[in-house]
Amino acid sequence: RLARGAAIAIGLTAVATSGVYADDITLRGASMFDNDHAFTKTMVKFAELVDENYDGVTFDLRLNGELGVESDYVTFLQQGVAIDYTIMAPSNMASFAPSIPLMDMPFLFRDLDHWNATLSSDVLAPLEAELLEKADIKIIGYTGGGTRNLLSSAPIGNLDELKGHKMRVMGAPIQAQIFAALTAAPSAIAYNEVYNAIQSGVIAGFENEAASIQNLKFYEVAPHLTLTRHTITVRPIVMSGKTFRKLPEDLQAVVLKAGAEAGAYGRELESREDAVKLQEMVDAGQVIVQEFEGRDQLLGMVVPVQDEYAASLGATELLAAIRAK
Ligand code: X1X
Repeated sequence: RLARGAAIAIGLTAVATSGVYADDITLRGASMFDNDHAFTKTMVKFAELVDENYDGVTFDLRLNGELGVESDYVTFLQQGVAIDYTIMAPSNMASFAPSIPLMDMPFLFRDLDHWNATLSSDVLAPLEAELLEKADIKIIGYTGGGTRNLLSSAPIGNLDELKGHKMRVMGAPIQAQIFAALTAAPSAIAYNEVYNAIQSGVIAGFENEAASIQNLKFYEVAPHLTLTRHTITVRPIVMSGKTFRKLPEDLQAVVLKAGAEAGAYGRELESREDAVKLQEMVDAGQVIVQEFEGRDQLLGMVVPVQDEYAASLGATELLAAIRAK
């Protein structure tokens, strides 16, 4: 174990005694889910790995959306308040770093092998650099591995049924652009408003991965799941740059190693559990699954949108490098 660094206060949870910060470092994390979700398990793993290698760090992980949703977390991290680390969809960080959603745009990865090859390389480094520079958010690892499909209150089985389909997408403009290119009617809605928005008929569905559909019981209002398999999730484990810089150097190294290892653990876990969770929901009669007829057509419809987005960011070569992985 490494020796504890100098006395330091991190986040809001550091305890002041007689005007001097207590010796312990507290890092506060946030999860939108309960203990069963792969994101929570990955953050617990991260804490364990840090703890095995460094004395004196306390982890304060808040679950079940107690601290809001990812669109809140991104502001907290950028400002260096309320939370120190979390797991976050790149498309929920677009307002601070417009290029970051390139790494989780729909139809980016051909399959799990392509996704794995991309995440085991350093091809995403330019996007990480922009996120740190513009949002002061540091990526310390990558988890994810869920496959996102459509979930809707009525069946959506082909392009005719997708036409004009009112669906929620994440906040990044590229998400709406891609689903609009598929002739749906997308709108950006906060994640914690999706359930009510479907229930009240404001939207007819959204898109998500099995782990989160099951954890937050979205099937109660949207039981029809269409296998569009449009995204394999990339979910950075992120830390506020303001927090990271305050850590002693030896702890920074431990955090980076633990982030990478927890990410690998989380990717294996969520990709392995994805089909299992889907089947559990089918067996429980919670979702009715169907294939999307003519799924192969969709790629051709979105590639020009992806190309235009990358060109607007000056990231044409980067997109080509990801596609070539
Ligand atoms: O769609 C969302 O906003 C969320 O969907 C899942 O719960 C996760 O992928 C999460 O990171 C977020 O993107």
